[in-house]
Amino acid sequence: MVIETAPEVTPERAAYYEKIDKDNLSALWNVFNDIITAKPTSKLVPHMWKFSKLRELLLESGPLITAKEAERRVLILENPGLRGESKITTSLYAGLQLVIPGEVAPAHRHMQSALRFIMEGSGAHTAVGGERTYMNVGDFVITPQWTWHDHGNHTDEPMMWLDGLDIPMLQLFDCSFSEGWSDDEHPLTRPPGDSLARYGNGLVPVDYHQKPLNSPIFSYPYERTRETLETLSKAEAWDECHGIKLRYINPVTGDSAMPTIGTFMQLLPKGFKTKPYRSTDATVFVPVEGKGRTIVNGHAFEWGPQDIFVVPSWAWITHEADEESTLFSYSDRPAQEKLGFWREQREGS
Ligand code: 1HN
Repeated sequence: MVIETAPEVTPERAAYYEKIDKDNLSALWNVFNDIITAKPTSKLVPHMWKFSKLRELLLESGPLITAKEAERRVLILENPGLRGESKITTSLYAGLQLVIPGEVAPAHRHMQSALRFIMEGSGAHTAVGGERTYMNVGDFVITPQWTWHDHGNHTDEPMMWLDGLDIPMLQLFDCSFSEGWSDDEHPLTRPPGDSLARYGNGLVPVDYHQKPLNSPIFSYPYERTRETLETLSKAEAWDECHGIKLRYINPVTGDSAMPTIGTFMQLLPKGFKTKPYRSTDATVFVPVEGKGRTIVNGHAFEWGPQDIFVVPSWAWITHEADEESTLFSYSDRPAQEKLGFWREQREGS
């Protein structure tokens, strides 16, 4: 039997609770149904940030503080149900970062892993573990845990990207470490494009036997991802809940590109309406191309390119594409899968 409401508080019981409280104890039977819920019940709420507004507010911070003074010039996307916690979901962080022409965001490293999803600009770089990657809109770039990284913009346009980090997971396990490098930029040890050439073409160096937790590829250019979706769309094998949805992988192991964060790109053809679907991984979506809406528990979010919206765990969603659309998304799915937590449901199943 599952207790549905806490047992009645008699005067004897109240006295007992007061007594045990002094010894830092409490009675499980008073909180059981709050902590062992029948289904996910976080304070997370569905929400959308329109890019036009985010962009305007982020650009306003440019003259206000340098990237160097700020360490990183970022606006945190706080879930309205979790204000003040620096979280977009209960397990993930999201922020929009600006690097203006001529700036360097100084080198540091930390145990938190980061993904960058490029929103605006072309040709600024991030350096990860001694290799520079030049960034373009729609590219997905990884900064694995404990790798030295800095960003620089030698173009004449501001560069903006979405940062997705596993910060709340490290808070949960209390295992955060970080340190700064002595200079703004960490020394470069390999030419740009080295990791993509080495590991991203269906080849690996012959004596490479590592099974890295993070993908050895730092950058997944949008051009390649888009081309893959385009080719697959010709087979017209549309999934009724996802359209065509691909996950970014570590090519050496076939696992997700990052151990804690799963990243995905999907294509919805013009006029496509998905069937209701839900899963336990609260998900952040970023449309790249197209226009449409996503209905989350009955509430419609009208989106266009670079808008950002978040869907809570176990909320029913459907997507409707008015134009051919591509949607990037990220969630904690690989972490949940490794721990045996992850569930999904298609309507009617
Ligand atoms: C970080 O290192 C970056 O390197 C961005 O760009 C956002 C948020 C919290 C902690 C570290 C970056 C971050 C961050």
